[in-house]
Amino acid sequence: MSTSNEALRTWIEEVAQLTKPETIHWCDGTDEEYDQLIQQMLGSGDLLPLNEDTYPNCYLHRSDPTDVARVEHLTFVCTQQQAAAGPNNNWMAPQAAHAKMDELFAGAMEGRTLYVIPYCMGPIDSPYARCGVELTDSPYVAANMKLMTRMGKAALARIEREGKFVRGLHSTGDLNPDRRFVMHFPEELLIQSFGSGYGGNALLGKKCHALRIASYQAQQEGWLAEHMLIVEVENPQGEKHYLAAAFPSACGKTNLAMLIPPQSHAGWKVRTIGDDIAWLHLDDEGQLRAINPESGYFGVVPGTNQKTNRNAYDMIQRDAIFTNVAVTKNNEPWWEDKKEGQPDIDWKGRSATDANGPAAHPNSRFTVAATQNPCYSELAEDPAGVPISAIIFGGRRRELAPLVYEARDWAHGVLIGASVASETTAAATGQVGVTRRDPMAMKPFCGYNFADYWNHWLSFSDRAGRLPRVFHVNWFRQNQDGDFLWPGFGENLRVLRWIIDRCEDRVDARSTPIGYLPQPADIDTDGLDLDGETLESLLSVDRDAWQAEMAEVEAYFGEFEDRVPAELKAQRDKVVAALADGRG
Ligand code: GTP
Ligand code: SPV
Ligand code: MN
Repeated sequence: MSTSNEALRTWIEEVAQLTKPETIHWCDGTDEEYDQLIQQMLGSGDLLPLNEDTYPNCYLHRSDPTDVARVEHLTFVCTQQQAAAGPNNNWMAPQAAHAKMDELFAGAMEGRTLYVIPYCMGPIDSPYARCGVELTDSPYVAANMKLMTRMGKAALARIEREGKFVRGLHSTGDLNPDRRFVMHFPEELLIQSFGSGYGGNALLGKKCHALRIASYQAQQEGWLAEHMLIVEVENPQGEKHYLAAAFPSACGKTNLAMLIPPQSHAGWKVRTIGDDIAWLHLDDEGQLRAINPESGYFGVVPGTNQKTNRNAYDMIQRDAIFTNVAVTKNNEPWWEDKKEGQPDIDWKGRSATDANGPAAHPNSRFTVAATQNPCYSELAEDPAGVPISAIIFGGRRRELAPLVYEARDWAHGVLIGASVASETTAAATGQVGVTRRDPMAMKPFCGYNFADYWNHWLSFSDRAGRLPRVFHVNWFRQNQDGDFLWPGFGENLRVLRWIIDRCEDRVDARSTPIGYLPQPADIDTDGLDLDGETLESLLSVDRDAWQAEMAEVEAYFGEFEDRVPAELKAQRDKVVAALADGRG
């Protein structure tokens, strides 16, 4: 295979001259090619077979133990002006970054195969979709890209038709954490990643392209690239709503996107459009529409069981790649809270009985094609995307944030999004459980200055017809003993119902200083083991705590100095004033 696109040809030649691969393989995206990649990795030990009877075509990849998560401290946005990247990003001057990366990539693929991976983010015929090409020396990346993106011939044909694509160069290098960098050059539509084989650092179509580079393009072109799930909720009367929700990494997007209605909610149907990334565009009528740029899931394994997420549990019983899980004596994959079997060998390949700590890595992941999801929506293939009724922000907050509340209007919604904070998780290297600001769940993923990004969000009120309503949820409130106050998972549908009823103006709300909260009676708790007092506390606003919170938000905005939009500050001042005089 080759290409008629000269820019692509020249770039591949330059990369080959620099990295010196033994051979070049053009990925065509066929199932046969996927099988060959798997066989080759079984031969090299990159993959281990799992129980072929109970987990057909499932494989285990054990990564280097130092390479198990995104590395935010080694991720850079390299714009000409540092201010363009903003205090929310690590920055390096493009020239310096290029020099550093050229040195790392020199000869890096000697004796290895260079895979050329043309991919399309979004339905191949969608005007909202965008293409890229990843060059990598990792067959694991090639196989994962086949599951996660529309990869191969059709994508290449679109690239040749359009001429424009994002370039991504990746090598696993020697996995030395001191020689590991994930560099973005938004002005060149270029990504260079060295020294990691882990998902977000190596599958360049995902966070690097579909969020960091795409968010930069989206600002210039008037759309949004967001860390959001997209879910369809249909009530027993057949009324459908599409919701987009932004929660930080490992805070429940995959779970909400494939929610199974509880028994108390017979007749309700939930279908997944996407579980991690949404691209949002205004259509000709001024309606916000969303596509999922991905075609597969790279999901958190621990915690997945028949009760919490039956759909995910079922879809990873076949044709899946597991990364860093444990295995049982039967050679089945095992993880914490699987509620089935016992671990024999831990994620590092040691006896599980000797290990202290979890047997599966807390950030162990599955990769599967989206079509394996029992509640996959065909609308994920619709080039026009789906119309969004509500945008939901959320985070992992032991305290403070109520179960659900609604913004007064779009601009207040932007403040709520910009103020999101959440406890850190194992999805990124570093301390877990530390509360940090994670605006719109995009702290690790916004490819430009957050102040400009908030401004861009605000600009939609002038350009849209009817904008979605904006909400904030928190499934993670805990009591003194560390137990969750809200049952979560399937029961979250009860909160989605209130959100949809608000969108349809079918239910009143209580006005508070932070926004509209449900009357406790309007959250259906039938059949739940949840007393009135707990529900009250889930739906309360602690004025002192919120005053402290808003002071923190002010300090955070201060990092962005004069660039913070005046409208955002005005929205914050309104909440502060309402808290001060107890007004609703
Ligand atoms: P990324 O793929 O990292 O972007 O994460 P995600 O937002 O898709 O998170 P995911 O749905 O995989 O959930 C991460 C963890 O949160 C899992 O261990 C889940 O079991 C847990 N979780 C998800 N939803 C809920 C919930 O409603 N309540 C509680 N208590 N835990 C939840
Ligand atoms: C996340 O960390 O938000 C993920 C996994 O979805 S990764 O692909 O590594 O970014
Ligand atoms: Mn994510």
